[in-house]
Amino acid sequence: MITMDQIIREGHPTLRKKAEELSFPLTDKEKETARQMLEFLQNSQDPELAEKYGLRPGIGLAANQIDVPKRMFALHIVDEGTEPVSFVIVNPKIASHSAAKAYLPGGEGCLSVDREVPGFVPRYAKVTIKGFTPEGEPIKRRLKGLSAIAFQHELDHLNGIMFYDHIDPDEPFRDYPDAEPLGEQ
Ligand code: K3U
Ligand code: NI
Repeated sequence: MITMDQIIREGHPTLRKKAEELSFPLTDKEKETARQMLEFLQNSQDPELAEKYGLRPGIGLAANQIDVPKRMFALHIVDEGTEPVSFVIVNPKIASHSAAKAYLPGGEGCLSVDREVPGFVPRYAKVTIKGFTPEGEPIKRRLKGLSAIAFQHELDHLNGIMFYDHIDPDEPFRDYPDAEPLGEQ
């Protein structure tokens, strides 16, 4: 199982490189990595397992955060009062997005960043996403709310972008006229 010591932290060069597309069929090793990434998120959200193994709760994990520079990530968001989102997506893309943006009023965090970085991170409020399951089946879904924000956070990881790259350094909590705080739309 994946634990926090396998998650690389800011400053590691892999986090700043663009991850490579995967080809199908995935190898058994790639499929096992995909399975373990989703398992990590489930474990991290289980208070007993999180305590036992010292896991920080996470709703997303990109393969390059465990130093596997390939284009896949896991999302596990099951208790937000919206449709559950729990999958690994391979070669993910945003097919289309809303004009409107949204941000988390408390800012974002990252399992690869062991510090608080305050500030708003404006992202598309709604996205239509495309990609493949690890078995090669196509995925197409519409996401909104926290799931849409988490998808964009993870896709950024695959492109070497950290959440704080989006924060205005001069005015971290500035107003974005085209963006609403999540939960207040
Ligand atoms: O946002 C987090 C959360 C955890 C439990 C319940 C509700 C929210 C934890 S931070 C997180 O999951 C990162 C994971 C990372 F860094 F490895 F990618 C992803 C994230 C998604 C959306 C907003 C901020 C961070
Ligand atoms: Ni992150």
